[in-house]
Amino acid sequence: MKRDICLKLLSIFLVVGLLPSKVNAQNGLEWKDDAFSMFIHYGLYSIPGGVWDGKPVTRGYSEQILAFGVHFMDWYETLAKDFTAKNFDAEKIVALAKTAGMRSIVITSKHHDGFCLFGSDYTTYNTVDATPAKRDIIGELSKACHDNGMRFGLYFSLIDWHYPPAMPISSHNADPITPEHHQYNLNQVRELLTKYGQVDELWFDMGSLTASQSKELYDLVHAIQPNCMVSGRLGNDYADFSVMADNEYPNYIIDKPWQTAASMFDETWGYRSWQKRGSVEKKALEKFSSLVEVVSKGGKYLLNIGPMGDGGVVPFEEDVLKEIGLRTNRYKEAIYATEAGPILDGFDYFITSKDDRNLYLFVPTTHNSQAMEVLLPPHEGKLKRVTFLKGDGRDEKLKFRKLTSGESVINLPAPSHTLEVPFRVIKLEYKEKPDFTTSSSIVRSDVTLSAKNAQLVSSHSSLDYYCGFRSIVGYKWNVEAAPVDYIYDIHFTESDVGKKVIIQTDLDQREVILKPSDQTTVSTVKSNWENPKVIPVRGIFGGEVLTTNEGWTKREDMLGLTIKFNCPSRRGLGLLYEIEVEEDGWIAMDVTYHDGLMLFIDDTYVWGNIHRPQAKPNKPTRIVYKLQKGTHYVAFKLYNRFSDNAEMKISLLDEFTLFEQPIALKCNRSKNNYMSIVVKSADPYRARPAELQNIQLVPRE
Ligand code: H79
Repeated sequence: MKRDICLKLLSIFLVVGLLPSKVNAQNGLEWKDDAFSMFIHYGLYSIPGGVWDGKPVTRGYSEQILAFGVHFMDWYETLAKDFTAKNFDAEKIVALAKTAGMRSIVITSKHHDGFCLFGSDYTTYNTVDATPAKRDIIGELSKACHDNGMRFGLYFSLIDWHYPPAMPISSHNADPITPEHHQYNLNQVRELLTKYGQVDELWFDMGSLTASQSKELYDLVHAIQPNCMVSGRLGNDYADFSVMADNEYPNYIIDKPWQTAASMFDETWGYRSWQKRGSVEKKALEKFSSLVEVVSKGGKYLLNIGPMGDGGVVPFEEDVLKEIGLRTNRYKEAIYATEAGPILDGFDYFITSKDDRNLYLFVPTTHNSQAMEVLLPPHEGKLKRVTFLKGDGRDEKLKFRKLTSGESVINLPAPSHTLEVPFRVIKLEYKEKPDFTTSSSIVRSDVTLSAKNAQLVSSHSSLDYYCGFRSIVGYKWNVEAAPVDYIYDIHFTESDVGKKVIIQTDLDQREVILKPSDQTTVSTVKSNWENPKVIPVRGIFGGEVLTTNEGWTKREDMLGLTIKFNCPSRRGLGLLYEIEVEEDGWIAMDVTYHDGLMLFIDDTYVWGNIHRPQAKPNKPTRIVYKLQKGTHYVAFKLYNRFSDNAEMKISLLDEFTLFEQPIALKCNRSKNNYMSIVVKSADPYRARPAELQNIQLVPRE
């Protein structure tokens, strides 16, 4: 008995130990609830404002003018003599952020140029020691934030063009960090986290750190300030929140806190005097729409301003933020502390949800939109009340009805106020949690659950900026409610043995270690693989699903199942194999690759991963997949990040071993006609691909 309790306690500790600490999970929620933050790019580069030698520098971002226009550090350094920050007013900036509806501010404490906006013991190249301003900008802003209930965050570039032991400048900004430079980064991060009170967010950027460098910085931050949220740009998936590529908007939900960082104009973050800015209204509507889009996917939006050399906010940017603020204020109920709403295929609304029972529909509106009937596809849940949100207690009740075909129709008047552009916002109050699951997504309880009939649980993984991609961290199925509890066998392959996974249902969540109790050998079916067609892949790993209707061509030097492709870093190749499967059954392959590979079968994203070069070659990845007799399309995205070629090798297997382990899941019959079952990674950071592509839940007869 005693031993039993000990075991139970032990297992509780094991479970708790593996999940993110309570502090961090709670933090992540609070962090996300704020929805909207201000980013500030301010530094020496703000003085030339994108102009060098009397000419606009059109290459690169203006905050990187040293690399793209000035080229010589000694010239660039002289800018410090002109840094007076005479119009930098921290209180005013905090007030502006508040007006915009922003609930935190993240400022560049140091950008790639190495110039610090804080007094540092480790360099005199900073605003206190090297400029006539003699001011600690970070100190001033942190104080203004703390005094006014604004959360405060720091951007910190992990590269440094001013620090001699750092590697030479590459224009991609993602070189490795030397040991001396890493130590310098550790020193400055410690300094920043001890001198300025509470720091809510540390926004690391760029470089390409080793996993242990990322870990060391991650641990240092949490050792000093356990509640500080660390950005995924630290690399190697040490991240309290994931960050998309600059100005990137995912169209899927991410199973961890995440953020899009956006600039007013995609071309620059730092001040650019010659920027063609256009109309304030147009920009405000664009950025407000982006905020809503991000929040509707459960993310947080970080919108940048680039003050001028004297520290004054660009009037255009100030006006844009004020214009946005009118809307964030009017619709705050629908924006802050909300969750991602359902993504409805074929509908152009953005939806957020709150307290499970309320949905907020952002219906696109232009100045000459008319009254309209807003349609919702058939769904479960009794709609009690529909309100046209107008703020200030002027909300208006709207008529709605349900059609016999199941759709709900809401009568929405024409916009009567400029703030009803770009969206009219409707609040839907339900009696219970509404459910838009379509019957076509519900699988029968006697059907095998696999990657093929699953919905993806997605995350965003990033070893460094150029390795950011949509990672698969789990699979979800909606399974028809069964008259008795479900008894499944989990099937998996040898690389899964010993993995810890979380199995989550409507009723509970448990952690399971994959440990076979039985095994069988499975023979595969014959498949004929044509030579591949190819398409170039450039830039950042990831991006969109490779589909069969891309512009594929044949290449004489890309034949068979072993592909070696000379290409510079950050390039790659899409490969499309048309295969003929002779009868219904399994195909199985062992795949080796460097550095990144994603797999799409018949236009479905099945698996993807990327890794840094290792001393030992990486173990092959096994992929087993059931196909029907006939033609199928197997597409790969092969990517080189760390070398001068990309390589992959596919070995088709005649047979493979399937391992089995029984598992019983209670069925929730009270709620619905189906139950959701999720199998996902037990990694607390949950950004690395879980590589559960071979897992199946096979119902027991
Ligand atoms: O601080 C902002 C950027 O300066 C920084 N991250 C944001 C928040 C950043 N540094 N490097 N990168 C982002 C990625 C590099 C992007 C590049 Fe390019 C695109 C390098 C080459 C193409 C744009 C165009 C920048 C240089 C040329």
